[in-house]
Amino acid sequence: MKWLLFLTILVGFLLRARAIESAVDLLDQENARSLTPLDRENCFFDPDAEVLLFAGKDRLPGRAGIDDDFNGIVDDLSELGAIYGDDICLTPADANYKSIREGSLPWRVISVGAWVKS
Ligand SMILES: [Ca+2]
Ligand SMILES: [Ca+2]
Repeated sequence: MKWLLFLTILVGFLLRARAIESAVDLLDQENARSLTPLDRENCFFDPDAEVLLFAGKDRLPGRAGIDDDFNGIVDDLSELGAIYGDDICLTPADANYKSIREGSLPWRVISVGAWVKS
């Protein structure tokens, strides 16, 4: 019976590893972030760096066309970061941080402190 327990644990481990790998792949595709690990030798932690939350692929706060926060206004700024939405966080280390910040898509600062390039 030990072999059955071992086999069950092994199959469970392999399935979980595959699920985690798939989730990471999905996040990287949706966020359009670099797969390259942070180069810690050429970066430093800036306690004043602003972390942005922006509208995501649908270009609208929260979920497009839905009043996510039930305030009677569809897709208003207060919906940024709504659950099940596609809004994402960006730090200065993200390639599109500056263009999003200077562009017309809805965004707001949600925290400060992030890794930035030297
Ligand atoms: Ca959105
Ligand atoms: Ca709303």
